[in-house]
Amino acid sequence: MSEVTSSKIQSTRVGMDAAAIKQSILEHLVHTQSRFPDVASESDWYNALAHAVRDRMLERMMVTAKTYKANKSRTVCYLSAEFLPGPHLANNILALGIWQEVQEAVAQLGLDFESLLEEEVEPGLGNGGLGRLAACYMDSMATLKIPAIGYGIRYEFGIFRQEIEDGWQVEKTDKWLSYGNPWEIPRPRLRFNVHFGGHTEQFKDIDGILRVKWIPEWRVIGVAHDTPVMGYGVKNTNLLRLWSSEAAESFNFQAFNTGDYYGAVNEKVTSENLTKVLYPNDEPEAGKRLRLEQQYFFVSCSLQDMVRIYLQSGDPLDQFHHKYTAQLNDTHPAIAIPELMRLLVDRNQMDWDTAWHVTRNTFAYTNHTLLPEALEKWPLDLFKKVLPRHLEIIYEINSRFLDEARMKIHGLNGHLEKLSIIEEGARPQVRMAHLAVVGSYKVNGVAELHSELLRQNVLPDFHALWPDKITNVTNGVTPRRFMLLSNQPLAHLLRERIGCGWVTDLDSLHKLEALADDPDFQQQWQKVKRRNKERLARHALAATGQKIDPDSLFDVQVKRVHEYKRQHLNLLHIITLYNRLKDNPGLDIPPRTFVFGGKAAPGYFMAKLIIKAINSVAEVINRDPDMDGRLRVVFFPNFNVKTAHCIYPGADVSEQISLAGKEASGTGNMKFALNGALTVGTLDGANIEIREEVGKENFFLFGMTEAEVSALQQQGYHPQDYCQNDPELKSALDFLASGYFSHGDATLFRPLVDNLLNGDPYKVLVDYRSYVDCQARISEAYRDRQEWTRMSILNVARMGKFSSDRSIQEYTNNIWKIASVDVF
Ligand code: CRA
Repeated sequence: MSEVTSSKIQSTRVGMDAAAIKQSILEHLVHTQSRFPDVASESDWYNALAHAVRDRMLERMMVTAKTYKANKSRTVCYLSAEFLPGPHLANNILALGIWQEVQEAVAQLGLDFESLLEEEVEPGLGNGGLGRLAACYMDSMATLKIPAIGYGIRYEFGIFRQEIEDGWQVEKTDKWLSYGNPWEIPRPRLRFNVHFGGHTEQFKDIDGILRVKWIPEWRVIGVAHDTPVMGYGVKNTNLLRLWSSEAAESFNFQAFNTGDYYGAVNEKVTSENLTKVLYPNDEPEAGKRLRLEQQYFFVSCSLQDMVRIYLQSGDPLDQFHHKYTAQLNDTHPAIAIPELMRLLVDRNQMDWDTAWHVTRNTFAYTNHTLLPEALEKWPLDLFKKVLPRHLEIIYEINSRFLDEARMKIHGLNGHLEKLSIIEEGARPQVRMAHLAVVGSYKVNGVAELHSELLRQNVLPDFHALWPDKITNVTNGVTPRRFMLLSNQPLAHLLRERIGCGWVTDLDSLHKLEALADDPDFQQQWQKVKRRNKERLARHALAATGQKIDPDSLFDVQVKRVHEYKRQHLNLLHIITLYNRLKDNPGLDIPPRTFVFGGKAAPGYFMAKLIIKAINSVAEVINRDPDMDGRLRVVFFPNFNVKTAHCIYPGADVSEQISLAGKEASGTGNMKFALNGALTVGTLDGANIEIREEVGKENFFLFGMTEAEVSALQQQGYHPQDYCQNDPELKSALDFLASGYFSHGDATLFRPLVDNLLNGDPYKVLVDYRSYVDCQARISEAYRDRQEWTRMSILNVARMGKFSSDRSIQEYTNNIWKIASVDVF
């Protein structure tokens, strides 16, 4: 045992005052970056500052781990193939409570704080909502002092960077690690083998018990990289542990010796490819063998790590589920269920029933989507090639489960097929959602409507079998990043008027209600919005070259581009306004700026065409002198967490216009409303709950309900009828098809228009009239600036429910049954 105890190594280098911080920055500039101040680049200074901040986090992280270990704390393992944390620097400075001090230190060094923050390249290790939700939950778990580890994949390339060329999306590789990553601590000694392929053999162990041995064909190594996640205003600092793949051996020596140099290197290349790139969603799943390998890879490393930590306690493995609960963030990590079974049964000789009891009490599963094409299924033949032993385990789980179901639902054999984890057919498949439901103690949807539809439509047979299993936890967002950090003008105003309690107790925003009618406060509120709109305008100018006017109404839709989210409905409204203004130049409506942002999956033709259409319409409108001071359209490229910081606070109107029943929850809807935008939305996902909270008079509702959508679907939907019966709609569609927006090319947008006229899977044409009329009410409402401001204040005042702290509290109380742990 070393003489040096942790209390003795408390560093003197990590003072929290400006002078100490300045000193650290200089030391890191020289000793980490190897640069003298007079030749240091902005990036060198950024790295030096990041390291200075990191120094102040690491001790907290170690003390936290030590405390949790000493307490044998029950721990949440949040298993997620995606994490989208956003830039770390500013958030960490806030969490440490040294914002002023850092600003001072930086100013003394003659540096510009804002441009240092700009230097950071964010880790884009997620597609959108799901990955960002995981990051918000990591923030809330630390803030609520819940022992938690986030487990995921350290993709070398995150979600592609989007550029717009000639109006089209172009994907560029996201080389986020090129200049290093000061926030991660590599743990080269924390490594696990992960096996793939091969076959299985049965054998009898020394007790004569029949066991199975997996003889895999190849192996890769997973290496841990830790990123500290600090709670706000507390010492608790949890871990985000991401796995990166390494070749088991740099060279296949046999191949090398026989002169096959490239063959030998190939193995290394293949292994290291495993964590090379994040898959964009909305791509056809077929043949994505690498994706299955990624999923298994990170899950296997994570479970091996959990078992390793667990065994340090000396407790027997049959109590594993008391120490851990593992949350499956969608089905991407659902392979964890057979993997834990394998570790317990094959590796630790546990009997099946005990292992199943442990497994079934370890996992809980969150479903994030109802879209059939997004429910993961793996063809059996592929699965067998990659994970033969896991497939056997899944068969065994399935057959025991179907026996259990048969006992409960007498004689209903038809039901069994619907329940089965294996889908029969020409190419049989493993249904990952069924596996996740069977192997979990709780299943949850992410908004009330979504959870209800899960129970009624997607998993009705499971719901009949286990009526208490499917529950709801409505999503939430962290007010630290999406208000305190990204909307500082508002945070200042709030601090003056209602204090800072809302940062960790969002319900206390209620105090604003009393100020909603106060003309003085309203004026200050407007000033804040104005500043945020100016900032958005500056960024838009820099990113697009387009000037937009902060005096106009900013109407914003930022999110992944997908037909179900209906960016094209928004576009049809814009064309309609354009037509109206052209026909009637005297028309008195408030000037509007439409802002779009979002990525389309690289292989999703229709989504990419929608982006092109937005840009083409923008080009015509922005060039038309008649539209000057009346209508502007901009597409903000590369929407990500960083750009989101300046977009949400600058919005007057938030577009949440998905077809009812399609958006599981949405979280952008929450970020907008929390920053004082008014929502135009359908009764979909969390919109419903937002409207309930903010009051229906403060929400612009339009469109069909989910029940109406289903009824229409049943009865037969004929989009052309809607087009024929609505001259404005017809002319908007004709216009788009005509070539007017595409330099006379009448073929370019034909597929988009044809898609709407001959099928319209997301019923854009049905909701068009109600949407356009609703937009007219918005224009009217915007004229009365006092009333608008009042509505905006009330929206913010009533958004308390949508803090991710509330979501985590619900997971904690209703699902995980886990207690907070103080760290001193
Ligand atoms: N695409 C849903 O579509 C939801 C987030 C987070 C999504 C959103 O409505 O807000 O999850 N679903 O719960 C998903 O990723 C695999 O499914 C999303 O981000």
